[in-house]
Amino acid sequence: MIRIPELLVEKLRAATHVTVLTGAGVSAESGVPTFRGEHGLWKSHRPEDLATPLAFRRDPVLVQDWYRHRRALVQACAPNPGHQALARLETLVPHFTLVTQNVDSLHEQAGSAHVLHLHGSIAQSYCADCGKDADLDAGTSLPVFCLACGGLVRPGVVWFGENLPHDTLEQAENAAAQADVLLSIGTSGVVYPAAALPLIAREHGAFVAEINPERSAIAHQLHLWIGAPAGEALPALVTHLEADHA
Ligand code: BV8
Repeated sequence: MIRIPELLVEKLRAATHVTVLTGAGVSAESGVPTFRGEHGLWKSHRPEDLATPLAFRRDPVLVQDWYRHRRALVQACAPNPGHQALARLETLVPHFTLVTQNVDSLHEQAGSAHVLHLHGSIAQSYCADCGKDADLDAGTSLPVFCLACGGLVRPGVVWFGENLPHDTLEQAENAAAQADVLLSIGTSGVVYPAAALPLIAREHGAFVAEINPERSAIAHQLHLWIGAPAGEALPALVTHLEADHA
């Protein structure tokens, strides 16, 4: 089992509020491709060509097809030990907030009770014109149109250039500011405002650690980097804390 620095275990033992920020790396061991790794989703297409309102208007078939493909991928995946460890961690600390950039529901499937989705959910879809719920997976021919108004159906995710859900972001920023410990797990730390959350926590006096096989773009601004996969580091970390409660 991987060795977790005693400093982090001590900080978590003493913490009243723990906030966790996750990115695509937490779902990688479930088989969900990340965005920027060597096998990443952005390898074959630039984000600007797929994850912006302009891209959608320019080529709705490409974008709808890409999200239908990703939805099928995500639906076939199950939570991994990293997701499960986070659900256990939630029961071990007085106040726990889980914030994710991920658009899958693997945290919920693993038992995490209250997940803040900064970038929406790939399982949801709605009409880009009238806003009504609409099924992106309806039928076989693309583009898929809204049955109510004939508008184009889009995924329920936040694209580049779009605002994050206001209340969700506000809750996440508050949880970062109030945290005694913030864990930034499986994110490259390049997308804002999500990547600012660990920095907000640090500025408010929290101990901030990163769990990622590679150092992220914000690693140099954090207190500790654990160079390991989430599916190994998180179970080891939680096992230490559960021993306290044994
Ligand atoms: C906003 C869609 C206000 C959903 C995504 C110019 C114009 C407009 C905006 C901007 C601009 N310039 C900058 C901005 C801000 C922009 C931004 O940050 N751009 C960056 C790229 C420069 N942000 C926005 O636009 C946001 N909105 O700011 O609104 C506004 C409004 C108008 C004008 C200006 C501002 C919206 C951001 C959301 C964008 N949507 N995707 C979808 O299709 O999924 S972003 C995409 O990246 C995903 O959503 C993902 O959540 C996000 C972050 O990626 P990561 O999760 O970090 O994944 P990544 O692959 O990068 O890294 C994985 C990591 O895991 C790696 O480090 C790897 O080492 C690690 N790993 C791998 N295996 C493991 C592991 N770790 C642990 N264990 C393992 N086993």
